[in-house]
Amino acid sequence: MKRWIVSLALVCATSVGAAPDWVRGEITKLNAEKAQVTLKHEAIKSLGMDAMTMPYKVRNATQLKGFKPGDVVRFTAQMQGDQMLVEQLEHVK
Ligand SMILES: [Cu+2]
Repeated sequence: MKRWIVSLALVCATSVGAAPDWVRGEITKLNAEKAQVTLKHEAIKSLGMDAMTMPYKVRNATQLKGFKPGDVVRFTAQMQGDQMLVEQLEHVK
């Protein structure tokens, strides 16, 4: 019983409580009209995702202002329905 409670607490911490990981990547494509950005990214442990290149939706197209293909960035992402949504996107020096 005690063990069951501990594992339940862990699941809750990873799905709700924990801040999302910042992931490094590079923009390979950008479509502001569709609010979509394609990112070549490193592995995302919290989402169980390997390093890959894939398209993401952003919550708001204005988040893509000032970005272009080739930019090195860091971002946070989470599952929204059946697709990945980029929450935050920043340039990396
Ligand atoms: Cu991916």
